[in-house]
Amino acid sequence: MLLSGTAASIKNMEIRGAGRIARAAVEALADYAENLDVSDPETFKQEMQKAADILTATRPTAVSLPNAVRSVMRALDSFDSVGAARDAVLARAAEFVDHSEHAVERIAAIGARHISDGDVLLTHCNSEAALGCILEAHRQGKEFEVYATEVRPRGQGLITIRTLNDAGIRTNYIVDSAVRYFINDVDLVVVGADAIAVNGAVVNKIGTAQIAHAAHEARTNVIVAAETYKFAPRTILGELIEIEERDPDEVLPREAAEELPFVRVRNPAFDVTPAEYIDLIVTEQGAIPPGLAFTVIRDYLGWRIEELR
Ligand code: RUB
Repeated sequence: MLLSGTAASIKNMEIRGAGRIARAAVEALADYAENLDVSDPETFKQEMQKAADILTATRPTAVSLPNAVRSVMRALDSFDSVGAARDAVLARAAEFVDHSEHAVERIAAIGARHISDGDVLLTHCNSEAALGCILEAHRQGKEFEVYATEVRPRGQGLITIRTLNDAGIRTNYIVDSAVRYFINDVDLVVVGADAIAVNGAVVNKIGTAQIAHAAHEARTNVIVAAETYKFAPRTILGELIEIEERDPDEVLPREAAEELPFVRVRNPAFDVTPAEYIDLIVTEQGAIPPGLAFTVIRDYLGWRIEELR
């Protein structure tokens, strides 16, 4: 079944990256609704909620996932038959996927404006929104080169360098710890986001905060490419974004770790970059300074403080 398959693929990172996770979850929800064989609307809603909970529990950090699931589940707020509810879920899911794909294109167009001929860029991890900006600037004929990090422990940098190479973009592949060594050669850091808090802090792949810190010290600009559904509404209430800590085995094989009883291997998958290290957040609605994160949550995600209590 698509639901359990998608949930497992998100968990084991076959499907990864905050935007792709959100679209896959929404497609799995739509498929579940299409095949849910119940006649009572209330049961339909309850079963859909269980499916939504399974999907949102897969990875805790990317807020695109609960935001996307919520936007589809809102279709169930008012309905009088299973047929109408099912149609509403399918329509919302298709709308979300379409919106998400267009958002990435729009971000690419806006983000590309911030990349100039002769620039040296640096990107970290593998973000379709960040890469979209870089690929669009290249498509426009701008000449630049890119530094791409390895991204320990899962090596998402390999996906990034393949994409850049396939596009014919000159790329330097470096270990994560070499960023500060090269940062003075870099004009612009372009990364994606898994979540953005109301105070403009950005949660992205582990290592992003160190990179942004080094960039800040070197007076190198940092832009974050992120769809509006990556802003985290509940941070308005002071709720923190949960940082996923993955299996230590990804960092050090279990057999090696077992020989070191005094060593605890830690594997946080994301970190938090403070707003002061970020110059601009490029969303599909336009580029904003991180200080305007609240307006995105209010105006584009439609959350109200009353609703969050
Ligand atoms: C991926 C990651 C990406 C963001 C944004 O982490 O940190 O930078 O998710 O990606 P992981 P996108 O590999 O652990 O999922 O722009 O594609 O949504």
